[in-house]
Amino acid sequence: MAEKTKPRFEIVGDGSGLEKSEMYFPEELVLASRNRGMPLEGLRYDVTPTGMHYLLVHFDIPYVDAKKWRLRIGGLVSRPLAVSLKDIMKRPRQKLIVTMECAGNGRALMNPRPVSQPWLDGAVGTAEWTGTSLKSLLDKARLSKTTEEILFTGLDRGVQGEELQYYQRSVTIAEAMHEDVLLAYGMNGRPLEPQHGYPLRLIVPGWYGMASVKWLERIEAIDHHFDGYQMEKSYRYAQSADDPGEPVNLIRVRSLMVPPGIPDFMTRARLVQAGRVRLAGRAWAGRYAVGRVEVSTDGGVTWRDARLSKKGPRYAWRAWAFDWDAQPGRHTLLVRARDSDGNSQPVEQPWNYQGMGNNTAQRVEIIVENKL
Ligand SMILES: Nc1nc2c(c(=O)[nH]1)N[C@H]1C(S)=C(S)[C@@H](COP(=O)(O)O)O[C@H]1N2
Ligand SMILES: [Mo]
Repeated sequence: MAEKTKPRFEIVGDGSGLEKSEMYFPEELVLASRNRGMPLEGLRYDVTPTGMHYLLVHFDIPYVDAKKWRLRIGGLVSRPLAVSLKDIMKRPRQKLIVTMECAGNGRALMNPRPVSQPWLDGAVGTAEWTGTSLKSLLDKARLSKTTEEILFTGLDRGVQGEELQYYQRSVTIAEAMHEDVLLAYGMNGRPLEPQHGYPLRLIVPGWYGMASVKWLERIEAIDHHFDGYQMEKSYRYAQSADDPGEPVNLIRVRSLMVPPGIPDFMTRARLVQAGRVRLAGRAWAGRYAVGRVEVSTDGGVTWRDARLSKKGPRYAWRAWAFDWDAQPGRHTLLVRARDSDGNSQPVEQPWNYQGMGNNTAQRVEIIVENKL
């Protein structure tokens, strides 16, 4: 198994002869076509229509018969539970609008390029999740005082990094008891679609998407740190294959713009009519608030403040707008945000080995014409 599952390259553009944009491996194309990003036009909506929300599935989408399915809660609890979907849906209901982003968003824009799901910048979306609080079910199961973490196991199984595994992630007990952490069975007012975790998934607002385990099967209280593959090997800010690095956790501040004007089909070049152009987009900052959004229309030399919309739901992206007097010619637009904790998006690309948390300011090349 080990030989067959070894990737051909881990990074591209490192002097191995293949430069960043020259080619993609067929394996990456398979991943890219299974795991769609949100088309950036989707930034226009407060809540992303379900079919436009990004999607990330490590292994396969499991087929689940909800009538037979039970959520098992066990480990260090004095009352282990096996709960049906019907019973979970009878519990007190919570609705929460949450912007979720994949930690690998922007990976394919890095140079050298880490070889994995080749996200450009669309691995983000905002949904209204319906569910019940995780805390209330954990309370019902009665956690042991020695509980340190809560471990979540999905029904999906596969091989990653040559390790056979179910998709598993843990959070600390403090995080698990956070009032906004949900066991969600609804997305945008409908049952979860299979690819988004039917019948039940975790939603950890403010964290990068990997924490929100889909197709939940088992929840366990444990008295130690869970050191599975998706915790200790993947989702690390590391500088090399051997560097253990730091764990990836909360979503970093980021802003994106709705692509202005109209595209060229093949090159995706943006064509804009000269005159006043309303630039618009969204900004989000995980557990922080968005403090400020700035736009540059001269390739990053000068920056001006965009207008922010009214504050919305705590974990949801916020709209911004900026009026630009577009003159004929070629222009490079940039947008960057700052969060309420003082963190800003970098303009120069920082790099890490797995291509995680890339919140570099978006650059958009524009061709302005007198008549379109
Ligand atoms: N069981 C399971 N849960 C999972 C994943 C997975 O592959 N299996 N992918 C995670 C990752 S990396 C992300 S970014 C989000 C994506 O959620 P979405 O596909 O609903 O947008 O789900 C997370 N939960
Ligand atoms: Mo992800």
